[in-house]
Amino acid sequence: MRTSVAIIGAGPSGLLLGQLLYRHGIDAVIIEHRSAEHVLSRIRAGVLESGTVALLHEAGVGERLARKGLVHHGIKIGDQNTLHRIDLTHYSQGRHVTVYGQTEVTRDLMEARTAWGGMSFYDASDVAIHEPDSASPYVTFVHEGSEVRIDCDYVAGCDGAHGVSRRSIPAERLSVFEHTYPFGWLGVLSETPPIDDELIYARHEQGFALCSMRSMTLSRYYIQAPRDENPEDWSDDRFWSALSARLPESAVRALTTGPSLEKSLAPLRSSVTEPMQYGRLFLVGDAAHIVPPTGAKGLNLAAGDVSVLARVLAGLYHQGRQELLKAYTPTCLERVWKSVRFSWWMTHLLHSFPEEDGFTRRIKATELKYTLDSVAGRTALAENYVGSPLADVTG
Ligand code: FAS
Ligand code: PHB
Repeated sequence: MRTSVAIIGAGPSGLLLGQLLYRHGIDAVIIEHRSAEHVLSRIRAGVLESGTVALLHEAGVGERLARKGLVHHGIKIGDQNTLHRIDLTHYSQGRHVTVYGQTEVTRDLMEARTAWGGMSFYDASDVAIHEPDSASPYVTFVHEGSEVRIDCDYVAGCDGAHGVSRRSIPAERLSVFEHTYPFGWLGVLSETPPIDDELIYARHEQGFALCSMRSMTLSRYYIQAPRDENPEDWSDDRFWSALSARLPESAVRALTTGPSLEKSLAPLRSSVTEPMQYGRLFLVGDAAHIVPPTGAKGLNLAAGDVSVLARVLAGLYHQGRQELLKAYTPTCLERVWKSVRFSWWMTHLLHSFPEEDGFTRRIKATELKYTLDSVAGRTALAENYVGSPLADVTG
């Protein structure tokens, strides 16, 4: 079998790339090692930057997003028993974010691919990338008991943090920049009305808490917890009690608790792999970089990479612009590092670190107060939170 682009992974990166390539008339096959049901069962991101929303419309999958997405013009920061609203639209010269779950994005993309008959292999095992640095790379895998080989022009490694793509690049050709945090996020999904009409990020000496949502009847909450915490050790009552203790009293009064539909722990870390390509293999999304979810950047960074790669490949196939191939890494990394820094900054600012001393605690409290009390501080937070426009690599 032969295709122009073999896409490894059917998460948001792989599906969105497949959809954009289709819109550009470029053939691609998606190879995913889990089932479609499993991919849809993962509860992950919730906030889309306006650039990501525009890209989803460009991909032709924005209809349900336009109907059900919640446009947010602000976020709230809880500190010292007080809620501080950050007017994102005012401090970012008119921009906003949209709350729409990653699960819904994935579902919209899957349904679109099925509707036009895009070829996808789910439940593929032993996926391997061969000769990525040659002029004729290929991918092999086992599907329904048979060995499959797909010859291609390019491979898009959209297989996340633990995929095969990055491992297919000789280690000596890569630089990996890592930073781990001594905690994770314990998340709960509940069929309850959100605590507020905007997201609340709360800093507290007992730990960070985040109040988010998926709709006006489905809420998503997180609390900072030890990295090795077992979600099964957390009853719903224990979770709601810990969350309430970390929020300002004015917010707690509006909290509606209920049974958890899902409870999971996500360890926090930052990681960037450079370069994001090797020969004809491109690393996309979480396969290339990981950010702590504090800045709501993971999914949006993935969308940014996909936007660049789709334009590079469209320029190559339709205008013969070979020079665009080497522009992928630098174009993506400029936006990646901005988001990695912001996610690191938000995480340090709002979480309590076990080893931090009194001096550090005072410095962080002062930095948060400066951020909340100054136009410059609010502007910096708002501009980074709403995100930078997607790059136009074709120039
Ligand atoms: P993904 O990991 O989503 O998708 C990769 C796909 O590749 C998966 O379907 C996987 O099954 C498949 N795959 C892996 N190995 C393979 C192989 N060898 N062969 C074939 N397929 C393979 N971001 C936020 O902004 N906010 C959040 O709250 C948030 N929470 C998160 C919680 C968790 C537990 C995790 C892991 C991530 C979270 N993220 C969050 C980040 C997340 O949203 C990612 O940024 C987003 O899923 C990136 O999408 P992809 O790059 O497609 O990677
Ligand atoms: C979410 O709704 O899952 C969410 C929202 C904002 C974040 C992280 C996660 O920063």
